[in-house]
Amino acid sequence: MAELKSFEVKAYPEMWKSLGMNVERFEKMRCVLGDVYQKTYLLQDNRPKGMDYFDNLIAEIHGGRIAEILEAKKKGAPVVGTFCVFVPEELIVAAGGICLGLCGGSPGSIPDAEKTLPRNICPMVKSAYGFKVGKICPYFQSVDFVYGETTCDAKKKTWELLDREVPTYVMEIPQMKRERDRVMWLEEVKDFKKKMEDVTKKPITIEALQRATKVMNAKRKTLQRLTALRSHTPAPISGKDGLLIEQIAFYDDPVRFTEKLNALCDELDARVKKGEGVSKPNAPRILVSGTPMALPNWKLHNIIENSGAVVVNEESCIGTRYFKDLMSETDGNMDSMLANLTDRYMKIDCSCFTPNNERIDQVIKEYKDSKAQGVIHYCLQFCHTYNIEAIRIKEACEKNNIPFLAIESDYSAEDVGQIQTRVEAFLEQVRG
Ligand code: BJ8
Repeated sequence: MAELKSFEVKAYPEMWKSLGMNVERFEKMRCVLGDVYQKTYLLQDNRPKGMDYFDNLIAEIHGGRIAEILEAKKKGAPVVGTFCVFVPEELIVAAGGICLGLCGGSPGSIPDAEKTLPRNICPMVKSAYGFKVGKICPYFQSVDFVYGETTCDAKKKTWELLDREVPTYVMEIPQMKRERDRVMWLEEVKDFKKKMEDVTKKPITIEALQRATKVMNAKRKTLQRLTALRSHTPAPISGKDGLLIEQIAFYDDPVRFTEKLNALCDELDARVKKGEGVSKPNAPRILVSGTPMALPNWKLHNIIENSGAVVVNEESCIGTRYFKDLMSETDGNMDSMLANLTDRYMKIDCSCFTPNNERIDQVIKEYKDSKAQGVIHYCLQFCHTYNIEAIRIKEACEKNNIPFLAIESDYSAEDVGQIQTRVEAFLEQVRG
């Protein structure tokens, strides 16, 4: 095990105060995050040097990046908070704005939410709502507005309450993929473009949308490159680090992120050529599929990798569902570009769709591409669509002789021991 390096998430109390935060509460959360990060990440052996950049982003998560965002805001950049990969980031970037995928992966904000929300709903929704009502997230305090969506019941009803705290607009997401659903969704995409234009008081030009498309495609291609590198044995990077990078993709500057991730991929490429990795060559290779793991939810990956396996892919929105599809860069007029944008986003295979056969096929495809040896399906408690869809994923795995395990959990530490036991038994089955 690597020697424990000192690590601290930096404090910016003056900046937090200026954002109207509950500084005292937040200070405690900052210390907890630093401690958890240090133990989860910095004890890993043989981490690539390129992870220094991402470590530093976590150290500066509540300061450096926030300062950049506030600076851009001063210059007129709209800052939009989102909770779903369906909200077209290209239009935010084309409007000169900043898209922030807001966090909802911490147990620390749940008690704040449970003062209002029912306890028996998804922890991600509660965690996110708690961050806002508890005034304990500098990102939430920095956004001009939130763009929510109607993917699931917990989210769409929470937006009504969230709107009392921060302007919250809602995009209707179809639940089927028929032509009439696509037509409806194209209208929603147009409304979103208009919203961004109303905010900036400037039209989004074709050139700006083309530039934004290139930025987003470049970022997605680099994330695809990372995924491809993880398919090698031994894995050149841990699953925990892979997940961290996918989480950071939602709040870092997209151009800088792409450049730094490409540099890391060059390093991983060299490792692959030398046959070097972070895990033993015989470590079981696991694909994790299911609901997103928002920052700082590292619970399952930590359990799997502490049990001697390596996670080689996340079939999730904080994972391949975010970056597997590119948008066509073919020049055209605004109408055809918006149609292309709609088509790109309609490929997202979220379990809110019915039927959702594409996802079942995608899990098997990613299992093969990543050279995994087992699938662990991860479902956040009370997420009915993913929970029920796990039945079809299990059937597909059985048909293809793929070892399968379903885990349903929340953010508490209470079930860690029980999950650990189940994961260890599953890894024995994978080892054969
Ligand atoms: S496109 S997966 S990011 S909705 S919040 S549905 S876990 S009960 S996150 Fe998602 Fe968009 Fe789909 Fe992806 Fe379930 Fe919880 Fe709802 Fe959730």
